[in-house]
Amino acid sequence: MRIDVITLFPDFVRQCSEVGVVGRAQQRGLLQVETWNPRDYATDNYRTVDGRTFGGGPGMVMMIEPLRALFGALREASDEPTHVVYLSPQGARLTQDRVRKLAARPRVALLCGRYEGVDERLLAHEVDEEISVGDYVLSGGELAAAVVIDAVGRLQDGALNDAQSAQQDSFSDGLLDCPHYTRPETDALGTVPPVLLGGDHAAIRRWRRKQSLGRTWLRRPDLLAQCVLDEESRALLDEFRREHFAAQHLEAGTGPQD
Ligand code: 4FV
Repeated sequence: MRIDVITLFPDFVRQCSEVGVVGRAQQRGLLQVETWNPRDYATDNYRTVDGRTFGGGPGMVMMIEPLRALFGALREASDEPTHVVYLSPQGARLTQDRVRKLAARPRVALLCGRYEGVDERLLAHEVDEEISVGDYVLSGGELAAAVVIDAVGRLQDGALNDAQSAQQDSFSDGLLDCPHYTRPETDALGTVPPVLLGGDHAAIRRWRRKQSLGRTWLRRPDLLAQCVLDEESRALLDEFRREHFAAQHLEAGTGPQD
């Protein structure tokens, strides 16, 4: 997969894409991250890329011209069709489902805004999809682009050592992930749940499913509402809820009947 990032801060984006799983995916030729700087396509001596916002008010806006020339060159650079994503708070929320769809594409371009954003006419002409990483305002789209590059990069076949782990990710089945433990088995902070030490893989799978269901019910009921649970999952969730309320009663020193 190839990701072209349009940014006024190419070094920052490159550094984010050369570490960890994403860096290794690039070394393995599974992912290619290229950067394009609008300033390289500015035609005046000051290499201007922004202008005052029409209608008055604070802040500057990224101009059409350098970006139009840049997109011309970018589309020439490869015969693969390019899916252009603009990162902005006005976009659809980034989800694992959207990440999976992007990761299946041969080529994606990520347009990083700065200042108040980009001239709307350029967006209307060049952008296929607008994505937000969250309901807050960043000073630029680069951090959002780094999030997309990481989430998409690690889903490239062969990027993760134990291929299995992508399947066991949070949200891989719409649920939050279960708790994880490693050595030591006992610590002042507590002991590892015995089921995880027993080697009974069916029991371990059930425990992990139960924890994922329970955590999702407690922390993200909105996600649970989107899930279709099979019979076993409904039974495991009921079990979790019963134990949760029993523990609450115990804590409150009140009996279940109260
Ligand atoms: C953002 C977000 C974001 C808005 C103006 C860049 C900034 C500045 N991008 N998800 N939230 N972008 O805040 O993606 O140009």
